[in-house]
Amino acid sequence: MSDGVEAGHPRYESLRIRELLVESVASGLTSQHGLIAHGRGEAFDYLLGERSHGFAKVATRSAAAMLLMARRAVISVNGNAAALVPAPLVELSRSAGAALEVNLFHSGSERERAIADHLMAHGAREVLLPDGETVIEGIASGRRYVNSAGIGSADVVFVPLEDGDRCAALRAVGKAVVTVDLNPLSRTVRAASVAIVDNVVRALPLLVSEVGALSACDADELAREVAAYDHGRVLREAERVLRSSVV
Ligand code: PTJ
Repeated sequence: MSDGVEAGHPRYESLRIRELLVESVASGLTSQHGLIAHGRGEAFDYLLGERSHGFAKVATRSAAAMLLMARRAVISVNGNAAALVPAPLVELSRSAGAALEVNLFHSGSERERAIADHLMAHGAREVLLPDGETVIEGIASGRRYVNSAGIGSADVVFVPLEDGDRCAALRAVGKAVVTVDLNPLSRTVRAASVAIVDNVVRALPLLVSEVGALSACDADELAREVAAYDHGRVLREAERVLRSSVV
């Protein structure tokens, strides 16, 4: 790492990821606000023990089934997700047959283009951008601008690391939403159809692997996986684990 921290440092992985985000701000992928969002995520991750819990794994399996069952699944990519997990996002897109679409809270065409190029450099064949005409009603931020062939017509939208209002707006227009968010109390997690309470850095590779494991299942088997998911239970368990670490 640039500051000389070596792999044996007890917080090496956490510091490595911080540096990745700092570099991604410098290269125009991630917004400065993304650093603050990351800090909040780090705090929750620390309290959750920096590991993937059972409640996250259960949600990951149902999320994989939901993506595979979708008529049109779309992966919504923001500046933090693009910096942290570009290759797994591209892999998920390929294995789940889901389109990649850039959708930003702090919108700007230069950053949209930089994120699309970054995903292409990691193997994506196509990355959708907002088309300037299609809007999801009920969203106050730049996130309301979408692509009509992507989020605009999707039945399932995967929104890793999200801000609050969009999830509810997507649900309100009849879309299923799968999210990854370390804060089990966030509005996004509450409003989601399926919530993976985990770090995107761990959750994305697990999700790719679950999609692979379920890819041979027929529609009935996938439907059973989705039906087995109990959102209230997952949230209660995540909150219980979180609160048990706060003394
Ligand atoms: O690139 P943009 O413009 O679309 O902006 C992206 C951010 C993330 C800055 C924007 O969406 C934002 O401001 O998000 P919030 O409202 O800060 O919410 C981010 C959520 O993600 C919080 O609940 C954090 O706890 C959570 N989070 C942060 N880092 C991670 C995370 N969840 C999973 N994995 C992480 N690594």
